Amino acid sequence: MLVDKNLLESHNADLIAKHQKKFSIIKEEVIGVEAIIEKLVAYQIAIPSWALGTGGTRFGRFAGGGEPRSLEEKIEDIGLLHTLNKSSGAISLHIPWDIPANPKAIKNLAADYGIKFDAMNSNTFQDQPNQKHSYKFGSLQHVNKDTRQQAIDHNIEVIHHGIELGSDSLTVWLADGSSFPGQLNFRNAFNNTLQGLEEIYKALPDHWKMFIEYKAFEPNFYSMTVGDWGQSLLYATKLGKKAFTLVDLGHHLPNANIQQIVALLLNEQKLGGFHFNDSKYGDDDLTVGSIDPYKLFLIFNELVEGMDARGMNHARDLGWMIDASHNVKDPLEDLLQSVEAIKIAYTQALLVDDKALKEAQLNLDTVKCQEILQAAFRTDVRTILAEARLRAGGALDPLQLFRSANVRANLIKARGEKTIATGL
Ligand code: RM4
Ligand code: MN
Ligand code: MN
Repeated sequence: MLVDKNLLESHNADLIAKHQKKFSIIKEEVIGVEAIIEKLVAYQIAIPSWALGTGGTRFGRFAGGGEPRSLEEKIEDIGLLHTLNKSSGAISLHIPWDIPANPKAIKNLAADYGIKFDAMNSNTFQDQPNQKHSYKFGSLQHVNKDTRQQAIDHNIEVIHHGIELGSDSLTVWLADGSSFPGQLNFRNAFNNTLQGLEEIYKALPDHWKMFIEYKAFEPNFYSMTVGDWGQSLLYATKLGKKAFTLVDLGHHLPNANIQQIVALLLNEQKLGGFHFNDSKYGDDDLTVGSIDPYKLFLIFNELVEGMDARGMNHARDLGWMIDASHNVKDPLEDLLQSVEAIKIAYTQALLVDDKALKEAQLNLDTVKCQEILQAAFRTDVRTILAEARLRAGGALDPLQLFRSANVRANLIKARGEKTIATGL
């Protein structure tokens, strides 16, 4: 453990008086604050194993120092985040980047930190050393049957790794598509992909879910074979009740109304999970809430309304994950900020006066509808989050403690200046 208990306790002791003063005010103002705190304590956000180091861009990568060099060190880093914020109790692995040499030992290590194994991610967007068939022209869509079979086999292998670790979902993101008109027969690409997904689906244990992640562009720029939520929903519907659509916030064409997509997918019981990040232009993978926190709030407003309409459990019934990349920030600081932003938006959505909003909608009172939403969005809920963290045993101010405990400097001392964490 990188921040010891005494340090955490003295950090909280320093801040407690000021916190209590603020909380005593907000608890009078916010109706149902206790129920909100309970929901916040339960709500965990999975950290992707590849976001613990600097990702770089296609122009270069600037090593951050002290990055985790192994799966064990990745778990250690997430353990640290979870110690501080009590909200990062899960890890999402990428295979083959994170193949556990000894699954039992890895499972025990994660359990020591209170960390579960979230969705497993397969990788058919890169060629691995000694791989027989190249994915340069796609994987499940490929014109060559053997290449398709290799991609199917890889996904099934990922499921097996996940079973050993106690995960219960597989995320399939395909880079498949085409970069030039005429390169691909769209129908054949779709049908090949569907057939491949069917084979993978057959290998899923009964209690598992399969998430089909879509992306509008990149690495292919003319067509993507799972290019939008309509295509993902088509695959998921054809596959069956264990298959769902996964929404990555950065995977849409500019200005897409993601809140509406989310509402409709929930309505169809086909929303499986989320990859949170923020963006200004495309798949920028920036810190959650750093560019457009209002949009994030509007998405959460649909999530909360839609999940409540279906009687769903907010913490358990969807997969919640960050998918970000870091170029200029310390990855761990960035992740602390992202988790905080997600929980802020969630809390604000819980504050929406749903009854009044529905009434205003029926009365065609557009002005009132906006007032209701923005009243929730403009509430400063950070003290509620801090109280939830405190009750769960975390830090009142995780970022401040991360800095005052000199975590990064200690990591550099232990692991070195030039380490590489991701497989990208
Ligand atoms: C993709 C996509 C996937 C992630 C990879 C690394 O753009 O978002 O979810 O696994 O990047
Ligand atoms: Mn993603
Ligand atoms: Mn992405």
